[in-house]
Formats: sequence, C-alpha cells, structure tokens
Amino acid sequence: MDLNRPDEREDTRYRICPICEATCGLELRVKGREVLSIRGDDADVFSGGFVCPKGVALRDLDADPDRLRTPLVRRDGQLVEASWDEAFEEIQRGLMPLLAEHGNDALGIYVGNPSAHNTATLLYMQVLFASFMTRNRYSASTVDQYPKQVACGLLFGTSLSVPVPDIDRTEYLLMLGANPMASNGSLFTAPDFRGRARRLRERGGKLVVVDPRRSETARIADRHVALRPGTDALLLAAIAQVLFAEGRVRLGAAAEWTEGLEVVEEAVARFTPERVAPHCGVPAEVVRELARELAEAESAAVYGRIGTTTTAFGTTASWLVDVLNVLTGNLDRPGGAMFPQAAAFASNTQGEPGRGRGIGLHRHRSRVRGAPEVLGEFPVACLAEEIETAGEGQIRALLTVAGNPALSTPNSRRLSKALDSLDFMLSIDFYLNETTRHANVVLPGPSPLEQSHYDVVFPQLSVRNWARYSPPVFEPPPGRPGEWEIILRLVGVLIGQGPKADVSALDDLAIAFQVKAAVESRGSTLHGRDPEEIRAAIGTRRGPERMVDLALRSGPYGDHFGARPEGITLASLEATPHGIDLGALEPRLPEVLRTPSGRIELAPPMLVEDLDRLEASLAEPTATGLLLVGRRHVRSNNSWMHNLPTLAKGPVRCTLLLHPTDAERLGLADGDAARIQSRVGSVVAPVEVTDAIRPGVVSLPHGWGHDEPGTRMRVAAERPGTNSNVLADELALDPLSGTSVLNGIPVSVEAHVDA
Ligand SMILES: Nc1nc2c(c(=O)[nH]1)N[C@H]1C(S)=C(S)[C@@H](COP(=O)(O)OP(=O)(O)OC[C@H]3O[C@@H](n4cnc5c(=O)[nH]c(N)nc54)[C@H](O)[C@@H]3O)O[C@H]1N2
Ligand SMILES: Nc1nc2c(c(=O)[nH]1)N[C@H]1C(S)=C(S)[C@@H](COP(=O)(O)OP(=O)(O)OC[C@H]3O[C@@H](n4cnc5c(=O)[nH]c(N)nc54)[C@H](O)[C@@H]3O)O[C@H]1N2
Ligand code: SF4
Ligand SMILES: [Mo]
Repeated sequence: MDLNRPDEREDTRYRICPICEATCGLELRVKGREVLSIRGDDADVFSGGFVCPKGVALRDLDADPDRLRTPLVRRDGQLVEASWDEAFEEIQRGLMPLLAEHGNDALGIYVGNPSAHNTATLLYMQVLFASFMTRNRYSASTVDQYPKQVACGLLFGTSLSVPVPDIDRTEYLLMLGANPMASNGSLFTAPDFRGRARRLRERGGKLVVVDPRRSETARIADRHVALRPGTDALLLAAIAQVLFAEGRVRLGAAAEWTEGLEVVEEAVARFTPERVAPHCGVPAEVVRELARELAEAESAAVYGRIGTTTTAFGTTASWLVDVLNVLTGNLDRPGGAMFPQAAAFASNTQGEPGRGRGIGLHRHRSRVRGAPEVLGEFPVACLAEEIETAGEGQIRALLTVAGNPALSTPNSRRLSKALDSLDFMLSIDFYLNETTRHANVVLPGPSPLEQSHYDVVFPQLSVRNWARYSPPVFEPPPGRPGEWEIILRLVGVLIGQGPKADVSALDDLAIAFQVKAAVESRGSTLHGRDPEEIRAAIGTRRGPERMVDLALRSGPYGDHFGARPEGITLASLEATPHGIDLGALEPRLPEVLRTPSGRIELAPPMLVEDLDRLEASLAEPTATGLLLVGRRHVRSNNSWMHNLPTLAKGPVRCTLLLHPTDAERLGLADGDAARIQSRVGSVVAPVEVTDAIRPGVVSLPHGWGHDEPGTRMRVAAERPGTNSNVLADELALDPLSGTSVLNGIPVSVEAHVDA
C-alpha cells in the first residue's frame, strides 16, 4: 500500500503516541503526506480517546522545518549536510583509529529518554551492546528511575518488576514525588490520570499527595502533605515503624513468599514519627495518620516517583515504598500495587517462573571517581570527568542516542566543555541542539510518523494488560533509512565490517541469535523447538517487526508458533488497530519472582545498611538555606519539544517559584530576575511568587536553556529559558543507584542586578 497517497484523498490512520509513558492511541487525519489533525482514538482499548497537547503536537514535530532530514558532518569546524555514505565514511575515519589505538572503552555511549519510546532504538541498541562491549555506558536512567529499578531488582529479581498502583480498583492511593496531572504518569502507565483519580474519589477512595509543592495533582487530592525535599525515605521509614509498633502489619497473600520481615522491623524501629518530624517538616501526628489510613483502607497502594528517586536516598525511599505495600497486605492484590504481565519482552515472563539470578550491581567501579556500576551502566554524573581525565580507559569518543545530556544532566556547563574536548562525537538525533552541536556527525532518524511502533517497556508498567502495534503512518522518503538500519550500519562499522556493511545480513544474524536464545532457554515457551522452523515462520519480516513478532509469539499470550493457535501474533495486532485488551492486572506471586531465593527478599542487606546512613542524616542540622526542586508542565517534555509552535505558545514556563515569605525576605517580586547559585554554578531566572510552594523551597523546571550557539531550533531560541542543571551538583549521588540528586539542591537566591 502506498501510505503517502498521491491522490491526495483524506484518510484516517491510528498510531500510539511515542512521547510519554501514557502511550495514548491517536487518530490522525491525513491527506497525502500531510497531517491534517490529531486527536485521541476513542476506540483505543487502553486510552479510550485521551490525548494531551504533546500528542497533538506530533503534527508540528512531523512538519518542523528545523527537524533534521539529512546527516550532518563537521567540515572545517562547521556542521554541513552530507549523504548517508559520506556520514558513515566519516564515522569510520574518525572513530575506528581511536578504538584501534585505545580499545573499546574509549567509546562512551549515552542513551536518552526517547529511546525508551522508540521501538527501533530500543531493540537495536540492544543489538549494538551485544556486539560491541564498552564499560563506558551511560543513560538518562541515572538522572531518573534507577533507584526504583535497583530496589525492585533486589526485592523481586528483575529491574522492571515494578509494582504499579492499581488505580482503577484501589481505595487509597498514597503518591510521593509524582505529578501525573502534568507528567501523565511514570513507571505507572495510566492514560487519563485525571479521569482515573476522579473515579477513585467518586467511589469513596482517597488520594494523598506528598510533595513540597501544591502540584496540579495535589490540588485534586484529598490531602496534601508538603514535606521538605529529600526526606521521603525518613517519612516512609516512620510510617513502617508505626505499622509495626501499633501491630498493624498484615502481609496477606504475600506472606507465604516474603522473607526478611523481622529484619525490616528491627531496622526501622529507630525511625519514630517524633524523630523524623522536624526533618520531614511533617508533624508526627500526620505520619501516624498516614500509617493508620494505609493500614485501614480496604485496599491501598503506595507509589513514589521522580521526587523520591532523584534524591540522596532514592533507592532506600523506593524500597520503602514497596515495603509499605507489603506490610499492608497490598502487594500483588487487586486494588493494591500489582505486577503487569506484558505480552512481550518482559524479563519477569522469561526463564524459569518463580526463580532467577537477580540483578547485577556494583560489579566494577568507574575509573576516576570509583563510582559503582549499576545495571550495566555508570552514573551519567561521572561522564564529564571520564572524558576530561587522561589515562587508560579515558573516553575519547562519544555516541549519544536520543539524548540531550548537555541540558539534562548535572553540572551541564562542565559536561558541555568536556564534550568539546572529545576526539570524536556521533549523535543519533533529529535536532541540532545543545548536545548534538558538539558532534562530528549527526544521524537523524525519520519522523516518528514514518516509523512503526510497539511499546517494549510500558506494557511492563501498565495499569492494565494490553498489546498494541502501530504501522508507520507515512512511508519515509526514498533512501531515508529507519533508525534500526542506522544503528545496524553503525554496528557494521564498530565490528570492523566498514561503512558499507550489509545491514540486512546483520539483521538476519541478530534475529538468528534471538531465536537460538529462545529455543535454548529453559523456561522459554520455545524451549527445544527447531530454530529453522521458527526462523521460517517469521522470515518474511525485517527489522523491529520481526523481533516484535518473535517476542509476541513466544510471550505469555502468544501463539507459541502453532502450539497455541488462538494466541497473539504481530499479524493479529495488525488486524486490530485499536489494540487488544488483555484484562485487568492479576496476582502474579510467586511466578513473577526472579530472585535467587524464589522469595520476595524484603530486607536486602545493601538497603538495610543504608538505613544507618539515613539515620545519620537525622543528626545533620536541617538546612537553613533554600532547597531547589524541579517540576514538569504538560506542554513541555524534558528538553526537546520546545521548538514546536503549538506547545511553545502561552505564558513563560521556565520560572523560579518562590514562597511569599521567602520573596519578601529576599526583596523579590513577581517577574523580577533572580540569581540562583549552587555549589557548582549560577543562573538567572524570572521569579513567580506563589504560596503553592513550601517556604524554604524553590522550584525551577529542567530542560531549558536554548540559547547556546550553533543550535538550530528557531522557535525554542525565541524563549530559551534557563538551564537548571547548571545548578545540579555532579558529586551529589544516591550511592546505591548512582542516581543524581536533582531534587533538594541547596541554593541561594538573590535579586539579579544587570551589570
Ligand atoms: N534537573 C533535572 N534534570 C533532569 C530531570 C529533572 O527532573 N530535573 N529529569 C531527568 C529525566 S526523568 C530524564 S528522562 C532526562 C531526559 O534526558 P535526555 O534523555 O538526555 O534528554 P531529552 O530532553 O529527553 O532529549 C531527548 C533527545 O532525543 C531526541 N529525540 C527525540 N525523539 C527521538 C527519536 O525518536 N529518535 C532519536 N534518535 N532522537 C530523538 C531529541 O531531539 C533530544 O535531543 O532528564 C533528566 N534531567
Ligand atoms: N509534560 C511532561 N510529561 C512528562 C515529562 C515532561 O518533561 N513533561 N517527562 C517524562 C519523564 S522523562 C518522566 S521521568 C516523568 C516524571 O514524572 P513525575 O515523577 O510525575 O514527575 P514530575 O511531574 O516532575 O513530578 C515530580 C514532583 O515531585 C515533587 N518533588 C520534588 N522534590 C521532592 C521530594 O523530595 N519529595 C517529594 N515527595 N516530592 C518532591 C515536585 O515538586 C514535583 O511536583 O514524566 C514524564 N512525562
Ligand atoms: S499523555 Fe500526551 S504525550 Fe503522553 S502519550 Fe498521551 S498524548 Fe502522548
Ligand atoms: Mo524521565
């Protein structure tokens, strides 16, 4: 079928939105190669018509004249347009001598957030990592969710076995450090949070939000607890203490599968509400009430997100969230915190049910700072020093894929400088932005509307089970490779096949490898099957489609290549453009577990020991200065949608929120310019005075600062905003997960006087 209909007739297409974790189904009206309009797909089995302004703005993204459509190659200091062949020859020339001389670790790789929403980059970067080993792997995960993944990996055995709140059935939702009214949910795939929260309250349930700011979510909640930033672990430990002390612990069905309860009881005993109250800025009585409400609710779920993870105790706070789910009998039961069962790609549906190897953690250390490896990566906060510091293992070349670390990671001024000192840098990205401007070669993938879509990650984090697939809305222009082909061609260079490697042959090799793994893996639904038969059955497809088909068909709902003829295949998803609903979440204990013990390891020694560090924080004086936190807005997405006109319009959003008492003390008024200073940097931002923020706390969103030279984002540059990560300290980490402290950064604020 010719998707770009030359006859210019209007047509309707369906596509899952690839922007955020809500994964809304979209309905697009198109004419020829043009998008006429985008709205929510009412018939989508999961999102039911919900859409936000960013989904609608995919039209702007598709049409954006600044979006790169051709590779860029640096010639005489300037990035100029080049052919795909020229670009790959330049990569061969610039990169391979460095690797030959210094080894693979000389290439650092940073993978950014959109790659988790892009089937091609997600699946094919795995191929790249399987065929090219470097220790120097980094990603946005260490400025985001790694604390939760580490905690869940230790408790349940795989890093994506993250319990999600069963919002559609729960009677009580305790939410910490998350603002799904703006973010649309994270590690919690739940389109239309507002509607779900409304129904929760209509059936008599309660929503409680813990956040130093009266966020959009706190505004629709039954109760808002404005704690001091960085103290969630203390609050959660104290809630656990109350549950034990008042004899309210009831494990329910999880009891049979849980070990370490006594250790937890003993370890949290010292965190009484009275002790933590001054630090949390929450009265002891409120802590007790929260514990009692949680214990007494018919069903309840505790959920924590970025405000809890990007703090000095991120992993411990994330652990305690699920400790509370276990202690109140809410883990793995309807209305509690449950494990989705994804149709494909989930490690907790693979291998032997109920037992596994657990996760890899702290297996080696970074060269300069000695920071521990976490789930195969080093903290991105170490990236600059690994580039700057000479010696064996130094990063001399960098690959970035769908990432903008120059805005998104701590002490970004230092990192920007470091990027300039690289011998070679390659970016796979479709904008010339604050990061890619440093590159020697930029390779742009096609418009998202020219790529197919199957969510690899988010069905593993979703409030219902479902399977949905979108074919490309448009065909890419002739000669324009898909992102999977770009990555495979790069693999060809990296493994020594040169810039003209046979991409198709590499793809065949990759799938053959996956089929082999599936038939050889004990516990796989394909164990013992003939690999030739499986390969033949999926052989007509190419690229991500073939991998998705293999994963779906061998997955828990799959047709198992004939063994379950009624099961799902990619073809059955193609025949259902609004998706297949696989039902409400169901209890999965003990089969979901992949821990070595086959139990929920509720008291991992690393986390129990960290409670000593947490207790020590009680001895530190509560800071008298200001603490900086972040926030999100529904019309913005991290650092990269600011060039889209329909999103960019409206009031200036990159403002410093300041409580009236702080504003008065500092002599600042609405609209004044404030200078904000931290240990590592200083920026200027306009002030917005509001009582929605806790006194002593200021809030500035991240992802702004589009006024660097050498970028090509004309709309964004009109209102560049301020880069808050100039203030974030690259030395401040949660030591267990290597994740940066991005919330609760000590700062000083003063009136800015123009020199
Ligand atoms: N201070 C502070 N800092 C933060 C945060 C915070 O809350 N506070 N949040 C952190 C979090 S949660 C995250 S996830 C990170 C995000 O950090 P990053 O992932 O590094 O950055 P993004 O802003 O998401 O930039 C995405 C880049 O991918 C490109 N891109 C978009 N779609 C595609 C695609 O389909 N293919 C390719 N190849 N490229 C694409 C865009 O052009 C852009 O350059 O920021 C983190 N930084
Ligand atoms: N519109 C929009 N949607 C997005 C994104 C976006 O940039 N824009 N980014 C996407 C990404 S990559 C992610 S990871 C998710 C994140 O999704 P969420 O985790 O929901 O993130 P935020 O909306 O930043 O909400 C975090 C809240 O934590 C609060 N907070 C700060 N410090 C603390 C603290 O110490 N303790 C507590 N309890 N709260 C604190 C902040 O005030 C803020 O209200 O959103 C995703 N969705
Ligand atoms: S909430 Fe908005 S950005 Fe997120 S998936 Fe839905 S339409 Fe896309
Ligand atoms: Mo994120």
